[in-house]
Amino acid sequence: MMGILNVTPDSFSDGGAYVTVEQALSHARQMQAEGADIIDIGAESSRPGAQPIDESEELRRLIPVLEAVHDAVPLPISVDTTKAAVARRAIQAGATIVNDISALRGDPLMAALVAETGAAVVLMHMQGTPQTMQQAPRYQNVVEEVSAFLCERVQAAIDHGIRRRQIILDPGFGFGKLQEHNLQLLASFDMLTHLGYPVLAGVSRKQFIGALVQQPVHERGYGTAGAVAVAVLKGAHIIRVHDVRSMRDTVSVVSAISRHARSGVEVSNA
Ligand code: HH2
Repeated sequence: MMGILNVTPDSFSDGGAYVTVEQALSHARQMQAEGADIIDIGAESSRPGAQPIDESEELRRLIPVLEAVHDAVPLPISVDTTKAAVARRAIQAGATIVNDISALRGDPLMAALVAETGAAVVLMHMQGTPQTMQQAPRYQNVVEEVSAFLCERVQAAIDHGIRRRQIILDPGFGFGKLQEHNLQLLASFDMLTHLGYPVLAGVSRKQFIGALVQQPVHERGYGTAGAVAVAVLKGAHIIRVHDVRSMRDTVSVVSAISRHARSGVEVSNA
């Protein structure tokens, strides 16, 4: 369970809520108490249409919070960034996972940094960039194309000296995808978990869930639980969420059922 800590003024669901070190630390502590296994700290929003920020602004928002969380919360820290210089400072301050939504394409120095430091790395699929990605997403077969992209990025990572055991994959729900694409990816999530790497599912409160339940961001908890349940049943290893406590319970129940499925009881895709 990866708990989201956005230290941004403009994230789509919690922008502005945790901008001071005190607020951010208190939220990280709360997520730990609620059962988070990893804290994912992001200082640049990637919501559709978000304006990019420069390195100094990202560092200014991120590092004091990351240092405080590292000192006070005994959990692995992931840094949600596409910039190698930001990832380097974050690793020096205690992060051990680089969550790179550009899958090493955003900064030519990122792959070498991950190889050199041995940090784990999340390689996420995105069609386009956050500025353009929701304008006209198009696929022939979204599951095959996302799988092929992730395999290609794994090879690029390995070519740069990154070890297989450092790699985590992510289909990037909401990143250059229409409603049908997000649903197809979730329905076929097991195709991704069969690629041989841990797979992360980031569905929390996203627009495709909002469209199904007709609810604003803070009322999407039950809808998110439905998507999380499917992802876990289909083999997701890491779930990236805003609401740790309720999703912890969702994951506990689904994982227990899933273990019985593996020991012989059939679970249909209901
Ligand atoms: N989604 C968001 C941000 N980072 N990283 C990974 N690996 N997978 C995701 O699905 C993912 C991600 C978007 O959600 P959030 O952080 O809540 O919003 P924002 O980008 O507006 O800060």
